[in-house]
Amino acid sequence: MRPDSTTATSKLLSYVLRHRPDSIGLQLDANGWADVDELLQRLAEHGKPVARDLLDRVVAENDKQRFAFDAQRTRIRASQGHSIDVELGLQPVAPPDVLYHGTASRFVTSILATGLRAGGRQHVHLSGDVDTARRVGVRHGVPVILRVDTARMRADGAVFYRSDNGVWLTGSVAPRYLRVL
Ligand code: HQG
Repeated sequence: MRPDSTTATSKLLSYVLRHRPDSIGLQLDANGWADVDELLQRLAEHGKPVARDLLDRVVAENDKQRFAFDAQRTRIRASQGHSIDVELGLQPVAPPDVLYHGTASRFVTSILATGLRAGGRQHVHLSGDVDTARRVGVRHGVPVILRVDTARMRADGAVFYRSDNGVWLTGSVAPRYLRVL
């Protein structure tokens, strides 16, 4: 087995479970869950076979815990990052007073003018620490870290969620809550 097979499988699962279940003829339920046996069968039918033990390893060892099984381990879903409309059932939680958003330098002017937008995703993603934010930002280019005044956003009525894998989520962030670190 190639050493990067877990990474390739993680990317494949991200695509299918967050964005395009229809690409392999799979249907997610309203909460984003797929039946594990059906997922594996559909992947195989579409020329992308994944063995159950590899799937188990990807879920267990994924660096960001991107995927979760349900308690019976018969269903699987992505913990965050969806562009399709799923109800993750997350409860609003009070965030720390400050969170961070890592982005690329070329986006900063636009972000400071219009705020952080969810774009194709369901939420804006925020990080609890600068290192994590930097890792998110570097995916897009030269990283820039924005400090988000979540205390003031909360005071103004904003709602925050924390995904099962620890990513902070909110609808949008207006420019007045942002400062380049
Ligand atoms: C930027 C990864 C211009 C935003 C990460 C970001 C995360 C704007 C890009 C998760 C803007 C969207 C999400 C505005 C936002 N003008 N640019 N008004 N508002 N942007 O990938 O937060 O590895 O959709 O700053 O760890 O980078 O997939 O969002 O640069 O948790 O599990 O538009 O993806 O997780 O990019 O990353 P993305 P993101 P996974």
